[in-house]
Amino acid sequence: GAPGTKLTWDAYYDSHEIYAWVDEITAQFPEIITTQSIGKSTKGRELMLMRINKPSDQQKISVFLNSTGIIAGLIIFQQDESCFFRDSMKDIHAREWITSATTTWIFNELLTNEAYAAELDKFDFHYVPVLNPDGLAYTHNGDRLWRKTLSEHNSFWRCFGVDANRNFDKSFGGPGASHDECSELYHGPSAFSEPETQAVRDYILANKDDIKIYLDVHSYSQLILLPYGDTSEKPDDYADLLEKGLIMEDALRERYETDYVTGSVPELTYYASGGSFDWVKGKAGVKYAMGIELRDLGHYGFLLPANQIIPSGKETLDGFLAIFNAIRDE
Ligand code: ING
Ligand code: ZN
Repeated sequence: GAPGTKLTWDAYYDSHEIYAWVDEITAQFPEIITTQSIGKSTKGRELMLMRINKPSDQQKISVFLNSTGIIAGLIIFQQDESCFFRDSMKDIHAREWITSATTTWIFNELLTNEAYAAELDKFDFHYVPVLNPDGLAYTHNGDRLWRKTLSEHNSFWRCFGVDANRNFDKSFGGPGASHDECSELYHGPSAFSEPETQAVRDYILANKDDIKIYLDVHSYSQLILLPYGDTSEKPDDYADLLEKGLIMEDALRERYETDYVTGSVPELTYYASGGSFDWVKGKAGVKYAMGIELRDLGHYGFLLPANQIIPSGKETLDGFLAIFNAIRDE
């Protein structure tokens, strides 16, 4: 749709369309929603954060939800084929369009469906609908399977872009990240070299004492990912995270029998250093820092048909409410 048109969730949108929806719904619920810029992308696009905080007498907890685009595609390392990644990079890397589609649908539903009115009394959401708007634009008008940011770091090879989810300062440059600026997993010249990751860092550092949950949304493969990604060592309170992750897993399955699996990043996928929730938990000290990989299991992968947006939205909202309530009630 054109700017100013409501999202209808039967198609995927670019950041200007998503931001038009943000403006529209903010105007509709001015007593609940505020928006703020938390920075600008390399190409000067707004990094917008929505705060959804309904006046309420109840005790609230804060949830930070990070969505698209940063952070891009799942790479599946097959166990005994070390070349798999290099040979099929283009096929398995992409923009995770379903992430922003799902989370915008969820917030639209929470705000407009009376059935969820009571849920808004319990949570204070800090929501970034699009964390990598440059990359998202490029997936619409350049390379549908682009994963990274669009920053240029004077590469001899003229490659550009940094994997924002390898650019955080926990085990920066460690396992599962690439020193090669042409790689899809390039960690960048230094930790927090990207304005997009700086924006998250600064916002989290300013609000970490309030934020109870940090959830990083990716696709695909239907996983609930727990820290850490950079090591097989588990945090001391891993059992608490696992318990809550399993509650989300069960709730996600209830509606359509969609199977999710919960575990630590290396248990379920691969080692990954410099990831956002590793830093948020390990360095900023937010207890419930975790991630989710949305639909599907690889049949469509990143090219998930738009008619799955609303089903994904419904089941993911079930999952989110289950885990948010479980953490709030503990
Ligand atoms: N998945 C994440 C990735 O960056 C992840 C998985 C999350 C790894 C958090 C480490 C920490 O590889 C996708 N789909 O990008
Ligand atoms: Zn991702």
